[in-house]
Amino acid sequence: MRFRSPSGVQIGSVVEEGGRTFLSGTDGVRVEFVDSQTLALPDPYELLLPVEPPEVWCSGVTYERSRDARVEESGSDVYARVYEADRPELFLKDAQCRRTVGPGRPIAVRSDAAWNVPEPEIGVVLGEGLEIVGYTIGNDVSSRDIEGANPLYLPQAKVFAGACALGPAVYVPDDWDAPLELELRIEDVDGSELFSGSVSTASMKRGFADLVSWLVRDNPVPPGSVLLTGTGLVPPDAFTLLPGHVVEIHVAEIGTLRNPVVHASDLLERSSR
Ligand code: DO4
Ligand code: MG
Repeated sequence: MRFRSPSGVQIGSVVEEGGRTFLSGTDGVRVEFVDSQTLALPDPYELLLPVEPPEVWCSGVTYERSRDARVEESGSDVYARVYEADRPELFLKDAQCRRTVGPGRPIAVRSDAAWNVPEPEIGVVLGEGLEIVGYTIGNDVSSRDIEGANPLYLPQAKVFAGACALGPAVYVPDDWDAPLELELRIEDVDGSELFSGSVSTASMKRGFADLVSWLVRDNPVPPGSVLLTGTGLVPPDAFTLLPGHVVEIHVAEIGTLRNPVVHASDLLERSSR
């Protein structure tokens, strides 16, 4: 994890001791988490992006639920075809973290979109040799009406200020093949629940290593980049994400990525990492 402490930005890891969970930082700082499930820190400590990926890539239509939602919204069979094809859908989501925020920071919806959703996804973190070195949580915030109008609008549906969140930690599993369960909860301004759901990576059509092998083929992806691996959770069609909502994505092994929603234009002036 990366975090801000009164003495500056530090790297830390999660340690358990006597039934309590601490963040242990590189300069010897030791802070007890407010909540060991979410990895929330007490003031004045602040969680930051767990890594600052030079590039964030996404794969899409890796779950049946995503395929069905895209086919319906667009009336196009390209999504059904890519779901079955050997070659996956891959697209560049961000570079230099210009559109990517960490835990607690605002994600955003576009002013020219009327149908927006969060997309909870496992992010694989790539090491020096572009091997998978850990897992984090990602939110591939998307505009379904823009994407549905024409598949060629995909970059506009996917790439804008506040379109991506990552965190709170990078998890290095003992068993790289063990499935992970993603839980999504969307709250209204007053904290009431608008949507919740869960999905397991066991129901993915493709494996993480296969997605990475396609991504790095003839492509100079910089080490430290993150590949989001697709969403298997799509809220009902009547739902749209709005400023004031809060999106929470929980994976037991990684913690909780919680972000409030604002207008994308509100983020353009600010540095939001
Ligand atoms: O082409 C649509 C994007 C699909 C996507 O981002 C996903 O399945 O997660
Ligand atoms: Mg996605």
